[in-house]
Amino acid sequence: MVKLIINGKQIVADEDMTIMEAAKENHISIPNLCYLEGIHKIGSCRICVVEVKGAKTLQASCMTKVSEGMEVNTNTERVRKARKVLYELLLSDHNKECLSCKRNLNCELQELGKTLGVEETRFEGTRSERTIDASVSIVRDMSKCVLCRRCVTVCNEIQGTGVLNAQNRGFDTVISPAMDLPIGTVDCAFCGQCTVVCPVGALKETDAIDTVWNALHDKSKRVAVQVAPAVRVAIGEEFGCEPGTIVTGKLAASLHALGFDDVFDTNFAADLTIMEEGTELLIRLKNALTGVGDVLPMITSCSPGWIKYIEHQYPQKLEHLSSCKSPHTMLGALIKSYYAEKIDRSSQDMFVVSVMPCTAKKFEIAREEMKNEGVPNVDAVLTTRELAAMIKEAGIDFMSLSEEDFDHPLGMSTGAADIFGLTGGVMEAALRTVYELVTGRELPFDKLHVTPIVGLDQVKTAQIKIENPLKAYDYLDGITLKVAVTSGLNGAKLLMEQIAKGESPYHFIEVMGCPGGCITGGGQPRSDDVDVRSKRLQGLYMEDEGKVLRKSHENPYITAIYEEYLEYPSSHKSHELLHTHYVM
Ligand code: HC1
Ligand code: SF4
Repeated sequence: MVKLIINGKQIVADEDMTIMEAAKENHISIPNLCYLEGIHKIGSCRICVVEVKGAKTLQASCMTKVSEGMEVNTNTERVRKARKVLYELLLSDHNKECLSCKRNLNCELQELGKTLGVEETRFEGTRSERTIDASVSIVRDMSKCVLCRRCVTVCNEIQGTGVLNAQNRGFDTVISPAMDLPIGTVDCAFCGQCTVVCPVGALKETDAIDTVWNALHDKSKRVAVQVAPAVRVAIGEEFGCEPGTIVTGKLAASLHALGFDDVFDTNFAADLTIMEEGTELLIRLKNALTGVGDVLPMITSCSPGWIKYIEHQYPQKLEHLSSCKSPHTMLGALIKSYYAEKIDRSSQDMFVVSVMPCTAKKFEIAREEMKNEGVPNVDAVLTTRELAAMIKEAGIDFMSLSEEDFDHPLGMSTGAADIFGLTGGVMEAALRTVYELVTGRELPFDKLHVTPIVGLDQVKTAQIKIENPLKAYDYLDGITLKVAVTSGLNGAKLLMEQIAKGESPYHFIEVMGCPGGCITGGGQPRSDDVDVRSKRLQGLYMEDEGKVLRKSHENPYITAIYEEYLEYPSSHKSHELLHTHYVM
């Protein structure tokens, strides 16, 4: 620990802290732009400069460590003038079409200008001319980029994809893929993590709002919507709630109020996924253990950012992926077949919208693998942020809505489906069902939570011994099932390297493309709460624990759809509609 003085007040701080961190801990806020708590220490914007006694120049407080006896001033005339000049220089090369910018009133640059008290922009220099680079998931508008490099940090250090970097030098510096190639043509996973940290309107999701309004206004269409698990613990933040607040009932009500004909729940299909993926795991295990041979470990396939990553980085390992489509494309396929038949409409009449925490889902729905007879399973994906924008545009007072249920028959789900939205959740949901089907007994963990795979660690593992299985599963007797869970593409890389070297000890692996799982997907509300991930995680566990039915195989609507339509898990019909194959 060291003693230092900030703004005349003596404080004690850990010697590894920066001035910015020590000040924050003592309730002194230092303005900043490029800083990312816990991650980013580049010091590119210099807005956080402070005076340190004895130093000739102003120091970037996010980069300068505290030391014994240090005297710091965060608010002198010199500091305030310097910050304003730095800010005005940023504005001199910034596209200031603020009123028509998606980030208007939700822009960290605007907010900073207010904090610094900037009322004029004195410098109008040469402006760098930048064109817009739009892909199916992500749009880059570099005329708005302030070169803070937050996106570079998450893309390289958190996701390990290395797509975005600073190219060129000085005034010509631009943040882009190598050789300024369009983002849709490089190894971008479309995870959207860069869009979450961008402080301005330079990186954002590709807009689907107009497409969805058009569908809602088209009388010839029957428009069904579905909502991903992670949306229900995050969208409330857009309306003033604490992160992790469960707003499922209001969410369903807002979708009815927007005019969707059917308001279904992706969670129903998450339960269905467990039936299909659990069965696939048992088939693969049987083949592997009885000498027929099969590919293990099996890896989950519901995260499209992860699918894109494995296709780019490990194309020779695609046979490890489960053949299951992701839950929302499974549900889209059922809406356009099973449900359309029930209400006597053709699949072409149906328009399916998915509300997702994810930007990569916009890419996923355009894939050939997610079509049946040339018809896409899902027609449009809105991010959580986009749905909130539509609710506001429609003048719906979200917080005053009474709670409503999702519609049947594709709206009921168990607690197992809720936890799909957090890291470890798909695995836990699968184990709840597979263990019970195999042994006839409930999974032996307190509250059904597989403790070793709960939490936000990058890689988590668990071992579960199968003893005295039911007769049909004799081949599993005495087997210790080994599983691993990871989230974020850097974690995926660790587990894939083991597989590539033939050293993976696991039977089943869950990979989610974003750190923490879908709760922190690239389409979720931006938050400055450092505990946002754990709060949303707790929210989903609470939603799960609050349900009477917490295992996918207990969902009565799942039993009914197999009886009425799909026959049994992994049937011919299921394969036709709910499974796919990824090939090199
Ligand atoms: Fe996800 Fe999934 S959990 S991928 O994270 O398998 O996006 O929430 O909808 O499809 O169910 C995302 C979340 C989501 C799918 C499900
Ligand atoms: Fe990098 Fe993900 Fe952004 Fe692509 S979407 S540039 S992989 S952070």
